[in-house]
Amino acid sequence: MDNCLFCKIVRGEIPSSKVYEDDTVLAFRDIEPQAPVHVLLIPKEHFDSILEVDEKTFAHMKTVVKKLAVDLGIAENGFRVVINTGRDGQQSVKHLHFHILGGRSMQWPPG
Ligand code: DGP
Repeated sequence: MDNCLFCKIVRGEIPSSKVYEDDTVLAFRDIEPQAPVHVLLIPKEHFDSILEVDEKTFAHMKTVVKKLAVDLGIAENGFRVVINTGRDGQQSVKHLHFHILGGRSMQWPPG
């Protein structure tokens, strides 16, 4: 996807603060962090949203969430995973991404 922001990050055309990478996924710090730890986990292949991603890639992302939570030191106290989807979900970047948020207690529902 030529004009997709996160595809550009995958290709290295836009710099990012990378925290994890493998053949399937990339994780990097959100540019507008909403918590002390705020990492975006994306598949390298372009999927518009959770509605399009295949089960194998999604399952791998779940495995990487656990690894990141441990490595980032937020597994013990807990964290939040957010997948904004579509217009009402206020998804601004149309490339599937998990927000992984932790490092403080977060109220629910969010403001
Ligand atoms: P969402 O609203 O769920 O589509 O979240 C998109 C997130 O992407 C938002 O929290 C800000 C983040 N973001 C937007 N542009 C960039 C960028 O160029 N670099 C990084 N690291 N994050 C970005």
